[in-house]
Amino acid sequence: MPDSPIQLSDEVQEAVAAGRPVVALESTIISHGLPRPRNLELAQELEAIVRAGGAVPATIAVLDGRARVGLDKRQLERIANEDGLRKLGFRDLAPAVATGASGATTVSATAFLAQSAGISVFATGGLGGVHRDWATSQDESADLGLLARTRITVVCAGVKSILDVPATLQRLETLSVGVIGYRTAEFPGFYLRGSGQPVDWTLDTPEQVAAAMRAQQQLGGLHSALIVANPVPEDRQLDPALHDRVLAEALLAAGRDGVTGQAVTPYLLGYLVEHTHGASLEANLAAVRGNAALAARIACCDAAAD
Ligand code: PSU
Ligand code: MN
Repeated sequence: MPDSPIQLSDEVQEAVAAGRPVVALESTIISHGLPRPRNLELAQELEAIVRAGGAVPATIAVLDGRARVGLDKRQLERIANEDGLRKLGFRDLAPAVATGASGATTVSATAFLAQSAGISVFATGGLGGVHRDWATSQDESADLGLLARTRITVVCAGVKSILDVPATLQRLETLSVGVIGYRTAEFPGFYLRGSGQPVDWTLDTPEQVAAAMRAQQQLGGLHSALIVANPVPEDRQLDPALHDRVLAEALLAAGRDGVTGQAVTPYLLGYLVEHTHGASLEANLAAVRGNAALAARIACCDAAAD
């Protein structure tokens, strides 16, 4: 459909039409979540990991008012290096398309666009969630509400520990979004293997996850996401003692410096990178790589079952 605001690359279009495995990848992590030049390296590496796993990567972003599902080399470079690129949640898509804007898509916008394109598996780093100051700020990521209405399987390493993790899990329960621990009974702690919070369901193989996706489809009815929470490999996690100490310092520093609103997350993440001397960045990258690899395996099992 040449006039559609959603444009699939030829490769993604052909793979979806043929029922071959495809993995959607978000772009906000590239544009806003990681420092240059590691961000472009990671974006390219994630696509290579998905390909090595036998699936077609579909990085998603909005460029010049078109939602792109599957980016070429140039487009991926724009996401990594263009100044002033916006961060687009689901609610931003219509105005971005209407005004010809460009921006990276968050989990909420990426999940929606992936589902629209006929893709059923999506890999990311961490989901947005409920912020620690929710009682006063009401700051809860739109990711959660969108995942409650979108049938897609999202492979993530949990949510960043700068958020209120128990409140985020509670919210997912209220919203009836399925949460599955991949080879773990504990919700992952993003930089750490565990967050200390239990999950109700554990699955151990990509085949089992694909079976759950199939059951969800057969049950029919309401659309909601399946979250596959995949911990960072043990030898790549951040040292837990260092994590706890630096996070506590970061939260105090943010309060002291009067950081609020949208600025809070970049401030805390930057503080962690600086004060762990880059170790939090390495754990972050390891978690995302593992998620891309697992997502490819799940997409292959899902495609083979159809
Ligand atoms: N978590 C990360 N890095 C990120 C994000 C989350 O570790 O870059 C991004 C994701 O794109 C997520 C978004 O969907 O932040 C959530 O933003 P908000 O809290 O403004 O909804
Ligand atoms: Mn927010």
